[in-house]
Order: sequence, then C-alpha cells, then structure tokens
Amino acid sequence: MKLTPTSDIWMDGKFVAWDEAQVHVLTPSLHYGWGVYEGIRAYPTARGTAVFRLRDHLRRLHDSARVYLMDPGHSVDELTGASVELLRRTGLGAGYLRPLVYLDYGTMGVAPRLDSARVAIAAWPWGSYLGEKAEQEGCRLAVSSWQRNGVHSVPPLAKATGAYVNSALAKVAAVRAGYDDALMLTPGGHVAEASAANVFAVRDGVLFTPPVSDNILPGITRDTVITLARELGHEVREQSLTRSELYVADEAFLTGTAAEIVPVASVDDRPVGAGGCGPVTRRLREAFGDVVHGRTDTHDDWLTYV
Ligand code: PPE
Repeated sequence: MKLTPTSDIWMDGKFVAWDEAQVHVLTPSLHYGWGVYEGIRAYPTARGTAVFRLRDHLRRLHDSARVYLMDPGHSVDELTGASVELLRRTGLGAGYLRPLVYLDYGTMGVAPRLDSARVAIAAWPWGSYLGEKAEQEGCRLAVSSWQRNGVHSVPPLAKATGAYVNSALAKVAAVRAGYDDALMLTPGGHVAEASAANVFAVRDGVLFTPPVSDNILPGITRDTVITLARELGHEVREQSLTRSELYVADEAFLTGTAAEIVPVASVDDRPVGAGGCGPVTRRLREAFGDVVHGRTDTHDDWLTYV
C-alpha cells in the first residue's frame, strides 16, 4: 500500500510540511521499537467529514503509552483538537489518521530515556486494506507458524510499534505463501487474531470472538461490531476458539480500523460456509456502514465532526 502524501503533519503542537516531518535516525524508537501508535478512520457524512470513535482511539493511545511508561504530554482533548485541525488543513474528506508517540533522540541502549516522548499525527487517504477482491469475495487466511505475542513477552493490549514485527513476520509469510493474511494462535493453540485485525466466527446466528485473555488487541471495531450485533438481536460470546471451530463456522469475518469488516472466504484452504460474504456478515457491514457514514443517529456519539 503506497502512501499518498498530504499537506501537513502535526508534530508536538505544530503543523509541519509533509516532507519536513523528520526524526533523527538515532531515535531509540527506531532501534528498539519503543513507541505506540493508533489507526483511526474518517468518513464522509451528510454533515461533512466525521472521525469514527476518535476519543476511544486516543484513549487507547494514552493507555498504550502508559504501558510503555511514556507521557504523551498532550491530553486526549488536545489530541482530539489536533486531529480535527489536521483533517481541516489537509482537506481530506475521508482517510486514515496515524497518531504516534515515540522517543526523542539523545540516548542509546535498551533502557532509553522515557521522559522525551514526542507525538506526531499524520493523515492520508487509505482505501481497502486487504484489497478490493478480499473485501467483496472474502479473504483467504492461513494459520501462521508464528505465535501471537503474549502477555509474558510483548503485551498484546498495547499498540506498540515494536510489537508489529510479530504481525509483520506472520503477514509477510502468509502473503508469500499466496494468502491474504495470517491467523495467529496463542501458545495454547487458541485463535488470537489476524496480523492487524480481530476475528469473529458465526454459527447458528451466534457470534463468537476470542476474549482479551487470548492475546488480542481489544479492537475498537471489535467492540463496535459486538454492540451492533447485539442490537440486531444476535447473541455474542467472547470465548476461546480453536482453528477447527473456524473451519466449521457458517461465516467468519475480520474487524479492524484499516480492514473495517472483511469476510473470511477460507481458513487453511477450507472454505468457510458457502465462501464469500455470508448474510450475518453482510448485515453487520451494512449496519457498520450506516454508523460510520452518519446515516443513523443511534450512535452519533461515536462520530466527531470535522
Ligand atoms: N489487532 C491488531 C493486531 C491490530 O493491529 C488491529 C488494528 C486490530 C486488532 C483491530 O483494532 P481496531 O482498529 O481498534 O478495531 N490495526 C491497525 C493498524 C494496521 C496497520 O498498521 O497496518 C488498524 O487497523 O488501523
């Protein structure tokens, strides 16, 4: 996915031209992966551009920073204002926001100085994360030989930059083997999640998704889908799943900010249900589309209008 530059990037309270948003090559965040970030989407609505669950994402950014002992130095309110202002300046009607908390250059060694946190927010247009074909016809997943980061190694609930070498190893291997994405397991063999998205299975109208204790990032889209599914009358169970339970599901789908809701066509070459997008997944995608585009006011509190 090639980046499309926009006009400005917000850095520590100032707007900087895209090409001038530089950091020193010796920042410890680059060397040791000590940084945290978020991914947030903005959508066009009848009332202008709206950012979806902005405060929830920025709160998670603060939570992730706390796990990594960094103080972003800007409150959730300040970062909300900066995000909105950035979208105004860049003129993006829809797109992706990427806040990043990282360490300033100045020390080296694996115990970096943690009181030098810097914050940047960039925004750019971002289309389909897994590709148009996967979005329409479903993605092909393969269980990865790489285990998902665990609570004893790299805490899965914090969105740390360095943690993504784990996701990247799995995703690169899956793509090289001809799949769209990797399905990562816990050391105990439970399904955790895809490389950058949570996973759901549907059987007899009931939704199943792995619990936070199975090494997932507790996704905001996951939470959105749980809420919408219950409103549509579905039972939702957060419980451990094995890969075989996905093989025999009626439907399965992935959720994430970048990915949105993507049907799963197959897992390890076993077609899930009838393949393609099943009826429950379709209904949830419609409900999600209505909410993010402000076509319903039931969840207007999830939208921050630019
Ligand atoms: N698990 C992981 C590991 C993950 O990275 C994401 C989001 C999710 C679950 C879903 O979380 P949420 O976006 O709150 O529903 N991945 C982000 C980054 C992708 C990327 O850097 O590439 C995203 O979707 O923005």
